[in-house]
Amino acid sequence: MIKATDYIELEDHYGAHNYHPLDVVVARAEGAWVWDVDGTKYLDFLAAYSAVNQGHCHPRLVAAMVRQAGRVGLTSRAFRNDQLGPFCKEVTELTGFGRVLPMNSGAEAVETAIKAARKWAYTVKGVPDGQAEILVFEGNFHGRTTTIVGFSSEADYRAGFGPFTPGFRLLPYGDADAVAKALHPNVAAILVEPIQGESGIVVPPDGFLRRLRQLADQHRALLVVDEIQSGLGRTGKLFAYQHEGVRPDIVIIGKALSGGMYPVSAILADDEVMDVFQPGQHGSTFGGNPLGMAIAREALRVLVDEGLVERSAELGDYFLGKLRAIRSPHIAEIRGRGLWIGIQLKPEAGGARRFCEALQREGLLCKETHATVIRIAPPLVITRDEIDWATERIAKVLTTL
Ligand code: IF1
Repeated sequence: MIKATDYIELEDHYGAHNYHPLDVVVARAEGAWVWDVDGTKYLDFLAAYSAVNQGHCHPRLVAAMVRQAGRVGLTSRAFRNDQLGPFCKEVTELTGFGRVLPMNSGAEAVETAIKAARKWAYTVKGVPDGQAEILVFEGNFHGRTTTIVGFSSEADYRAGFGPFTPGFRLLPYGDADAVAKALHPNVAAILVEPIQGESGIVVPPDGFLRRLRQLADQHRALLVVDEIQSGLGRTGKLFAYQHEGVRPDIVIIGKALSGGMYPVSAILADDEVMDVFQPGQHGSTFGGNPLGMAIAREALRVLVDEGLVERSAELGDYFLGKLRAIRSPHIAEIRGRGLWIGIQLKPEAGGARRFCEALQREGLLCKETHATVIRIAPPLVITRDEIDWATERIAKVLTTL
């Protein structure tokens, strides 16, 4: 019987070393819990970076996947299939946008949004060809393609991968005045995470998105929001941008769109933007495939049927209150929205990794981000009791380490 260390050895010996994961070898998962190969169970406080909002192996998602897998998995978009049309109707009605373009990974959907914004600038706004600029923000995370890392402010994500795609301008996150100064007639779009995930669950000043909406309107630029991690209930609203009552021109979704069971991403927009794509001008082999669409349809139904958005709001407030009651010399700030919380540690706390390793020993799986933030993002199916159970252990680690 091979042990956890054997699995780790296999991965390290034969796999690329592009991650530094916690040494937990997961073998099974259900709801908010995962079990490692030794049968030890953990409460999952990462939810695969907010892809598993509906909970691991949700029976309705497994059933939808198995059912569709036995019918047809992939046709390519050379033909039509009986899942795509219903998905398009259901997701546009749920989100209030006119059209959807399905892709696979989040980065692919971000690239799709970039292409749509640029083509809209040239063909609708009248920006001279090849001169469109997109405003982005320090601390952004939008994926790992060379175009996207080209406008990352994180050296680790960029080093050694150049040359990069031109046409992006980095601005301080949360600073609407900087955006006002940077806008000019060739700006196609502002690309923003309503709350920055990788940066450490950074909530911008209240009114930031409303200002961006105003500035985008004044300068006829598109407001493009990346809701791949913040969306689909994570922050206590269907989308994080709804906390500010704005309506973007393009919304990018992924991760929980399939409940983490299959790569499904998409962009949502109205006709004026979406019509820049004419037949044959964009696509992908798996984009809109019947298996992914069947799973995504069920994932959205589960989100609504189980009231996961409302649950995230209610339990998120509850959880934030309990965490803020912890008295620990290590805590600099606790911030978040809904069931998306970041515990920012003081520099002298010695980094978040060791706290995550201590939490693992207590049966909690959290992941640090940017060395000083303990990221908390459980599946939205987590119960109040499980939150109480977790808070005890988080308090213990933060007060004894
Ligand atoms: C990794 C974190 C990293 C995202 C937002 C687009 C994408 C992501 C807001 C791209 C993906 C994942 C990628 C994964 C770890 C995780 C992540 F931000 F969630 F913490 F890396 F920074 N927009 N985020 O969060 O979606 O192409 O991955 O499907 O790369 O290690 P993707």
